[in-house]
Formats: sequence, structure tokens, C-alpha cells
Amino acid sequence: MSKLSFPNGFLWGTATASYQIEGAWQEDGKGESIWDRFAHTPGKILDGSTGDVACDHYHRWPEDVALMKSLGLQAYRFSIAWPRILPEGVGSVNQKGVDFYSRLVDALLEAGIVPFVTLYHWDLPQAIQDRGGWPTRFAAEAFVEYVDVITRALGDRVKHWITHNEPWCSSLLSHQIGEHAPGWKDWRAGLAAAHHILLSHGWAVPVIRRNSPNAEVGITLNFTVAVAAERTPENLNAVRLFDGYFNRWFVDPLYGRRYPADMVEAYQKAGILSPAGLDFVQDGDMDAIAAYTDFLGVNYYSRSVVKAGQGENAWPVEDAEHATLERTDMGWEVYPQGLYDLLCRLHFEYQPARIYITENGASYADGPGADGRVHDERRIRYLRSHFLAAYKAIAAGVPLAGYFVWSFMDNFEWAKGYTQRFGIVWVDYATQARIPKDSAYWFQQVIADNAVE
Ligand code: IFM
Repeated sequence: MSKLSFPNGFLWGTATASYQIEGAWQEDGKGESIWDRFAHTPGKILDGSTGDVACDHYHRWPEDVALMKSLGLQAYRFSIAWPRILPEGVGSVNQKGVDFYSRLVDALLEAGIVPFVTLYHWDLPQAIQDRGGWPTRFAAEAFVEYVDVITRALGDRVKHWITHNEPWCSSLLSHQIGEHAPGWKDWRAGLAAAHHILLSHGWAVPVIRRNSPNAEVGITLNFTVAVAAERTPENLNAVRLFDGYFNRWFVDPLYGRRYPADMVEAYQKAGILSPAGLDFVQDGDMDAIAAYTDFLGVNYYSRSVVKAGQGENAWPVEDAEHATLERTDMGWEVYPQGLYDLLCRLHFEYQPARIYITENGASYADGPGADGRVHDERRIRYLRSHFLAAYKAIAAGVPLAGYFVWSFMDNFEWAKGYTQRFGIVWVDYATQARIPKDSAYWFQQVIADNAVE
């Protein structure tokens, strides 16, 4: 079979997040985060685990960077734990926390790996939560203070900044569904949180530009591709609502379209928003949110098969019965066509200057066999099919500039604890040994060739 080449300069990397890998939850002056608090609350994490130690990356980062280099990774996306930098969320700076990331950045650059830094991947300082958290405007103001501190410190060397990871998760999954920290079940609070997260992004963009000259700044959203369980008018309407709830509510305002009017109406009809509507939005907010960005980060894993809920104004529901594709261990259907459709849609409808796939990957439990190696064929198949979808999208004109596999190594999968393994590197949590899986070696070859076979 012939090899399909990606454009020159295409960046191949992997991604992680602070709480999922670092451990050292109380070390060197770090403050408590909402994930520390949440994971320490009995019943919140499937296997009762926490991120207290996780992959111990806080101590093992030199070894991890060396492994990345040996695998030929060109870029590494990681996040900064805000409470390591400002233990109380605002106010005094913890220099040891700043130094940790500064050393990591230096080591990556030394290894020839481009750092992509996510400023917020969900570990809000508990002190900010105690003052109301993301449902309040205060959190957005505090975020800007934190961003100013850390981009001043690293802005000379980091040239790729991602303000937020997956605002849908840090707002609705966390405040409406209640599956993630802080575990609220209050839909209006979820929408207010979404607004303040987007607002904090918009406010942070000029601060990053000031502190990090010539850097690229963007935001990462997680998208789903909503499809109808069965093609009925009700289900097609459910698809529109689900897409509005999950995708458009976030991407529309970022690209100057404000919150989708059909969704505001739907939320009002469903009694989620009062007739007053978006009373947490103030003058100037929407312009701030629409600040120009250099790229859109796209996280894509799967599709959502939805159908209309029962009763008038009922919310759409996901329909497992019609979700019949092969699934990963997360229960997510493998749907590479969705990545192609999504990338084309984003390019043609929103025209971001550039797109990076900032996460894509699969959870499979395969561990070391008798030969000591990890034969994760299904992950290779998953990645290959999605790389091909990306290739096709580039051929269709999508300005895709890079691809980050989630994840560099197995790690703490939030409410699912350590029950899910997304890494291309196996982690033995008892010994902290790292074993590159077959997918890591396969990826190494893709990178070396800048092509997929
Ligand atoms: O592990 C998460 C990551 O933190 C955010 N995106 C999805 C991944 C898999 O669930």
C-alpha cells in the first residue's frame, strides 16, 4: 500500500493534563484544587482512586521527556496546574510551581519538542471554588491574573498557548450533569460557568499576546458529531438541540456569532433559563469572547446517537440501542468519518485560521503480554483510521496543522479513575514503570515518515 504524506511541517505530538499525570498534590507549596477535593470525596470516582500520585510525573518528568524524545514526538501538549502557581487562586505566587514548569519547558526545547501549553485543564484552585467558582465572574477575573503570572514566566519560550480545554466539560459536565468536579447538578449554573469560562478566554488572549510575543493563541473545544437514532422529524430536531448544547453553544460565540438564538429559546422553553434569558452576560462580553485566535484546538473521540425525549419540550437523549458501531473501553463508538465531517464543517462554517487536533485517541485495556510488550492492535487501528480522516480533510482544504494523540501515557481518567487506559505508553501504577505500547512504535514510524500507510 502506498504511503499518504502529510504536509511539510505538520506537527505530530501527544497530550496530557496536569491532574491526570502529575501527582504531588500537596508538594512544594501547591494549593488544593477542586479535583483534589472531589477525588477525596467518597463515591465520586469509580474505583475510589485519586490523582494524589497518578503517574508521578512531577518527579519523573526528565524520564518522560527522554521517552518522548526517543519516540520522535515533535510536540507535547500539557497543562499547568493553576494551584501550583497561585495556591489561593489569586495573590501570592508559588515560585516552586513556576520553576517546575519552567524546567519542563526548557527540557522539552532541549529535546527538540515543541511545548503546547494548556492554561486550564480543570484543576481550579479550591479557593476560587470557595468564592463561587466558574458560575461567578470573579473566577474569570482570577483566571486573567493567573494567566498573566504564568505567561510572563514562560512566554519567552512557549509559543503555543491554549487558554482552556473543553469548556463543555468544565461547565456543563461539571455543573449541570455533576459527573466532574465540583459535581453540581444545576443547569443554569452550568450555563453561567460556560459564559465565564469563555469570557476568561477572551480576556486572557490579549494578556498572552502581550507577555508572549509572536506566540500562537487558541482554545480547545471538544466536539461530538450528533446523528439521529432514526430519521424522524422529532429526532432531527433532537440532533439540532444536542448539537447546539454540545457544540454550537461554545464555537458560535468564539467566532463572533453570539449564543445561538434557537438554543436560548429552547432553554427558556424547557425552563432552564428564565424569561430574562442570559442575565449573566454583560455589555462587551460577547465582543471579548470573540477575540481573534490563531487556531482552534479540536478534541474528537466519537459521535452521539440521539433521539427526541418524551414529552413536550423534553430534552434529547442519547440512544444506546442505535449506537451499533464497534466501541472502545470507554463505550465510545469508533467513528472516524465523524472527524472528517467535523473538520470540514468547522473549516467551511467558521473558518478558523488554523486547526490542531489537540486530542484524539482510544481507551483499550491491553497490557504487557508474556513477551513483556503491549500489543494494542485496536489502538493502532483506531489511530490509523482517524489519521486517514485527517488526511482526507487536509485534501479537502482544511488548514490542519498538527495532531496530538491522547494520551502520551495511561493516566487518571477523571471520574473513571484508573479504569481506562488511553496511553500509547503503558504505566504500571505499582512501580511507575513506563512501557511503550506497539501503538507508540507505530506512531514513531508515522512521525518519521510524516505519512500513514
Ligand atoms: O482524559 C480526557 C481529557 O482530560 C480530556 N479529553 C477527553 C479525555 C478522555 O476522556
